Amino acid sequence: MTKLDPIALDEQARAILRANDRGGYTVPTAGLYPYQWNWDSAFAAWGFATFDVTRAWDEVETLFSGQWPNGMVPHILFHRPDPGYFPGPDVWGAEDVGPVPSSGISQPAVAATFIRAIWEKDRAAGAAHLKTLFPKIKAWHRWFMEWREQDGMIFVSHPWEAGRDNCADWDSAMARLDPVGVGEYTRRDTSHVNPAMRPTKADYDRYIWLVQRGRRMGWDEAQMAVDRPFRVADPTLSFILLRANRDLAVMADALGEDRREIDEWTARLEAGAARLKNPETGIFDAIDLGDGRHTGHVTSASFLCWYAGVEDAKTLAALEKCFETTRYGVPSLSVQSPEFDGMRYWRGPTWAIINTLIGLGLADMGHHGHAERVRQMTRALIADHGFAEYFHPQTGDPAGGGTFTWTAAVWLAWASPSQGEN
Ligand code: 9WN
Repeated sequence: MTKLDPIALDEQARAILRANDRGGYTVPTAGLYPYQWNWDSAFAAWGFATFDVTRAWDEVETLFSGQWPNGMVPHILFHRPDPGYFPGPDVWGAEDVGPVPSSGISQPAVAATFIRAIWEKDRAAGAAHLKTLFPKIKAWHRWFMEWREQDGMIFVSHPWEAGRDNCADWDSAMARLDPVGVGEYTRRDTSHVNPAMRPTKADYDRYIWLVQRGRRMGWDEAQMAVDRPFRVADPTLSFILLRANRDLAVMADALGEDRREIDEWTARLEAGAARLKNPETGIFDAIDLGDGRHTGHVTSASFLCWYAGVEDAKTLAALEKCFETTRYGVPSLSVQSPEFDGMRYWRGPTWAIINTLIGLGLADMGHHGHAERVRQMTRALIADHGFAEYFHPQTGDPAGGGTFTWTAAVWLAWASPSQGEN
């Protein structure tokens, strides 16, 4: 039985956000991730908005201060050099492309959704912020539609772009890469965290090889698009952008902006969402665009359909099965999968942020009982095992980095009892 002291946990979560605050932006956790990450920051802003709306706006504005001229918002902004993380700005070689030294890829577009939520907390205070941010968000979404869209699905060009780095969904496409010439390098993640909880050397060789390729091409999308060696249509990026466009359209109406282009993107992505459904399993999964095959893996991203406004009875039944078999779901890979590894990053562990998106989607689509179940599991997980980066879905054992920003943020904004019922 979970012993829960909501007031103490809320206070602990706020203390984590404050401790990870580097002035205008928040690091995911000290040591392991010393920079500003894209979707981490959007979650952080939502968490800050529960007690400091001004600080929430600062967070997203700092994130968009790194937007590239082509509209891309990078997945990492290297505001201040830190030797504790690899690969740093010297490896990415993108120092001169955007206004802030950064990586050369993006991350799931959750920002519009949380910007809408922050603005709705206090529309008068948020009006000027929203007006400035709106064209920037739109330019970023347009970048996704221009450079990462195929048949209405958004694909990843690098496993880090989906935010689910070593997920089984990439296995077939990763196996096709031959990281020849990648050279020697020293990882830093495995000196902060048990290597059994992290991607393997074979994974890292390919991650770095893809970075070196982008760097050689000056991160020029047109050049990189000619022959992409890694391209997987992804439910994370696709469902999240679809949802983000719906939220962006609401903000366009409020600002009196033309929403037609956004609605066209939404229609394309709705058609693409249907393609992500694996005809054999009836579950949404990824498609390796190198060979056109569904990956066949049931991951936590499969359950993001409701978040995107896409209803699906078969997926709901699969979620119910997951409730029966997994104490602290939703696992990043089904516990039934032969590839399941409960402590290794995106190959099994539960991530509170994905649970949050699943729960928000279920509630929005009227599945209040299911939404509440996901929230109760997440609440118990954090109350019993702390604000870790991720958790074993059966034992709840904490893994990865500790005192983690986005776990604290979703506690404050969604999982805590102080947030009321779904
Ligand atoms: C690479 C910061 C990020 C998250 C990702 C997560 C992990 C980085 C890494 O940490 O990725 O981007 O070095 O492992 O997979 O989702 O944004 O928390």
